[in-house]
Amino acid sequence: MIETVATTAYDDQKPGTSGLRKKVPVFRQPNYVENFIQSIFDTIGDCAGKTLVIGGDGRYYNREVVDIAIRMAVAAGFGRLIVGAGGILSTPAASNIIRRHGAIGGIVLSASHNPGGPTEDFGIKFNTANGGPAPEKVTEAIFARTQTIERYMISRQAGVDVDQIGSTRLDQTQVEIIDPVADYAALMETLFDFGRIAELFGSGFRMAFDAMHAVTGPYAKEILEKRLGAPAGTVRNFKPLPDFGGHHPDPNLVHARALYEEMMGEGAPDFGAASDGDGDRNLIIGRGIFVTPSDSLAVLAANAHLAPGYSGGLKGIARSMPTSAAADRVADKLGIGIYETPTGWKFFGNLLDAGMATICGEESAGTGSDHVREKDGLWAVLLWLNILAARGQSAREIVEAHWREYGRNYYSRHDYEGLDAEAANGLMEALRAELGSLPGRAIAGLEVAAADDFAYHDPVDGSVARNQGIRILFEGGSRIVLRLSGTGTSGATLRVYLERYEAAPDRLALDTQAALADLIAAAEAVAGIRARTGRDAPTVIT
Ligand code: VG1
Ligand code: CO
Repeated sequence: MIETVATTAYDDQKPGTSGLRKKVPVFRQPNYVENFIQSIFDTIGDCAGKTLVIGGDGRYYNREVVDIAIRMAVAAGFGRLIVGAGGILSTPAASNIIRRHGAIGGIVLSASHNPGGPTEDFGIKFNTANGGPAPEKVTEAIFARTQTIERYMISRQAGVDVDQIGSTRLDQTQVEIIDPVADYAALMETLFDFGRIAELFGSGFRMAFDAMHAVTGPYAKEILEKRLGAPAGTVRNFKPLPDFGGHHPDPNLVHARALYEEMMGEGAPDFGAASDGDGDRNLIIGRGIFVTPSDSLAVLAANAHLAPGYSGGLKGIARSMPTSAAADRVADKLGIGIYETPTGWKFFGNLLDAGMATICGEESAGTGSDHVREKDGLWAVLLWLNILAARGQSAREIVEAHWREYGRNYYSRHDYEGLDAEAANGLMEALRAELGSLPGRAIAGLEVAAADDFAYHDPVDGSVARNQGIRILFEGGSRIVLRLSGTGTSGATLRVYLERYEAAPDRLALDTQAALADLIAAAEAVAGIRARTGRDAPTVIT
């Protein structure tokens, strides 16, 4: 039985950097979830006979919303639903399934690296037929629809058991509950030399993978331990928990501290890695060396040809604007295109679809390729393993050799979380107003070469995205970028990105924060962070 339910619009359903993210109590308001999902379906238009993928990262409220999404998709007349068993699909696995099964799109439930629980975060993302996050024109259309919505449709028929793999017919819709891991693991086998990586593990190579009680656990267990033969125990915290064990599933030096300390300590394993809530990010730590995501992107791009899936070379590299320029040097050397996009994976989709870029990355620990249309945490870890196996060197040797060859882009991000939104907006507005007068001025001893508010002109569809972050470029190539996060759910988060390039062979092993000290001082001098936010130190330094 399909019921049409009258509803009234909410005014705050505007998707941010990566979908609609709010606290669980906000999603629990009457019809809040239903309004947003119906707005997605109304934006798709005629859903009759089409295929939709549904899954999420297993966080608190995932099951309830999977059930609502299935019922509403049945009411919308979809021909086929593909749902991860237990309501589980990592973001990259969902992207792969959408592509592989010719779906019109997918609903991916996640707030990624944000904490989970009854008063924590939840999120709904919509991915389009290419498997990627909906581009801005689609998210804007969904948002517009949420503003005028007056009804939604839902099936009140008995639902399906999402824990039971199999296929059930509900009205005209075939609902398939699938193994969330199988298609993804098969795809990884086509890209990487599993035989060689298995030999590496067979030779005593030790790895620590922290799944942070998030969605990657089942994927990492199957691939690393079962298929590649890594010893049992290689994958830790592998059981997805609704509250991620009370932690932030954010693979950085703050939230994955235990892994970091182990990797820096005596008797560390050869290689350490972690991934985030929805499995699209990665943290890479070699024995005795943290690899910044920007460096990781550059190293992966420079060595990708060692993996079978990339042996033909790369078409181009794309990186988000705040990501360091380390990858640009690799692209120059390879003689391939380099593209600089705003923050958020949705901006890579056109470049990947057009065959202009093969590998993409963000400083926030997202790396991926044209195998799907999302960043992919485990993919990055497997490419690293393939490179380690092929080169027969440690992560540290590989990174240090990379710096010797290309120079080093010292890089750090300072986050100020939970700021008063007005104060944060005021800071950005004041900076924006000053941009024109900055070039030629000296700030904390550094001369400004150029300053702007980044605007992206998509080379494929000509769309323009403005106000994507303030850049202050100094003489000599150093820079500061400031932007506000678009994924937070309370107050505002200011992100300050700092970068300096060094090529002198005796200056490649400096302490990162020390190497960036004058830029840190310049950021404070130009933005007045302390005075405007009342904070005298960042919340998180990565
Ligand atoms: C952050 C990161 C960005 C990433 C986004 C979604 O966005 O900076 O690089 O694409 O999260 O990643 P923001 O607007 O908070 O800076 V995930 O893993 O949360 O889907
Ligand atoms: Co994520």
